[in-house]
Amino acid sequence: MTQKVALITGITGQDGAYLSEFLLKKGYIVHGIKRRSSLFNTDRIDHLYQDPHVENRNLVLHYGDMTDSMNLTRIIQEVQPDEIYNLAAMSHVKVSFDTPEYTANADGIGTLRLLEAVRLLGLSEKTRIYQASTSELYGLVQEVPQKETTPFYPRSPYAVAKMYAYWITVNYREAYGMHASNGILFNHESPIRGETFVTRKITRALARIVLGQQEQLFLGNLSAKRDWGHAKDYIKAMYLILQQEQADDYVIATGITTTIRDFVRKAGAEVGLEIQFKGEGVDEQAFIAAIDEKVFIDQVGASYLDHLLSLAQKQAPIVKVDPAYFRPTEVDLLIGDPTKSKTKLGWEPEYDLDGLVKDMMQSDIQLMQKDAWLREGGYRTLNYFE
Ligand code: NDP
Ligand code: GDR
Repeated sequence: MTQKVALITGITGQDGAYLSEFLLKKGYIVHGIKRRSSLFNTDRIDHLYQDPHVENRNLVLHYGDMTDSMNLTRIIQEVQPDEIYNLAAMSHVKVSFDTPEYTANADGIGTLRLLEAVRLLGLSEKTRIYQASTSELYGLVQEVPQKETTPFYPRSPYAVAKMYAYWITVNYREAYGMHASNGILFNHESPIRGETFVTRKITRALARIVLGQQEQLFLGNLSAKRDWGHAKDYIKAMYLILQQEQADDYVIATGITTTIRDFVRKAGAEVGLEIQFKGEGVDEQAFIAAIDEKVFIDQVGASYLDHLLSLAQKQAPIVKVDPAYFRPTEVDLLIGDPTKSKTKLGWEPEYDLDGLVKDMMQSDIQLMQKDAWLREGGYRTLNYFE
């Protein structure tokens, strides 16, 4: 039997790493697109890496970028993939407010580039496409729980870019009969989650606090609610979506929502820490309105902002609120309804929230312990400039 060929954009990210491992185990030849960077950026897939001189490799990396049509077209022509998983994106919601144009280009138009390349290369019938859509599309709450038919109301440049990507995927499916599907995935985390997303920021910091390497943790809006699952479960849904006869769109979620505050408590309990919160007197909504509307700042005067800031920065033992992490427009509540994916795809997650928190906390404790031993052994003092 001939091996199936998959192309993964964003292979160096959290989901790309788990998905490539999963597909390799299924006997696929996996091609991935990675960006050129001045330092190695393949940490998450180094255990899968095969030297280019090895014959019949089943993992092949290509340099590329979602903002470069010619590059994407060439790679797709070379690889002739049976399946494309489009996971590449500037995926940080807060950062998208700082880089809105780039985010639109990479996350929105990038998806168009990929679809159009497949079409122009005459691969519309051969190649199935998975688009990494997101629960951020639901943004401002219109309905709970959120399902495939819930109207979208994006609340960040990231979500708006992803909304374009969602609809262009649907459009290419309808216009050209392509097997192109959206997975509307709710937040999913893991020990290899990027360190600036809230769950990993929390588990890393608590691990360091337990080991005496850090005293406190600064967070933003503690009241936001997220439906968190484990990335290992969610990449299986991506695969299942592309194995269906008909292309379609699916919500992937657990159906349970939790505040950031409770995630901190759970993670703390895992390592015997009773968390104390300080700075919660800050009126999050007022602060968000203030940074959103300059008019508001003029009306209430800078002193009110100073007052909010001073509330936030009072001395506290462990967790402090820092309004710097508030977003100009926030997504307050996400809770997904996974009925369609469970019944049609037969998708069943193995991890619940407690299992996820345990996995992440244990992994970060190990990582920070290793770091401490290296420091004690003098292995972290290397200074390139000495
Ligand atoms: P990560 O941020 O961990 O990974 C993103 C990947 O995209 C990285 O490999 C990154 O490369 C790559 N990338 C970023 N910009 C470009 C670009 N311009 N050209 C090529 N590659 C690029 O994200 P996740 O793995 O968590 O998420 C995967 C996808 O799923 C993303 O599209 C995300 O928006 C979406 N999503 C994620 C959810 C989640 O909870 N994790 C939920 C719903 C959707 P590099 O390593 O060099 O930075
Ligand atoms: P999100 O994830 O924006 O949902 O996007 P993130 O973990 O960044 O934020 C979740 C919630 O936590 C609040 N928060 C903080 N967030 C961060 N990053 N840092 C903090 O210090 C902090 N304090 C509180 C946020 O305000 C927010 O409400 C993720 C990404 O993976 C997207 O790519 C993906 O599409 C969605 O999940 C589904």
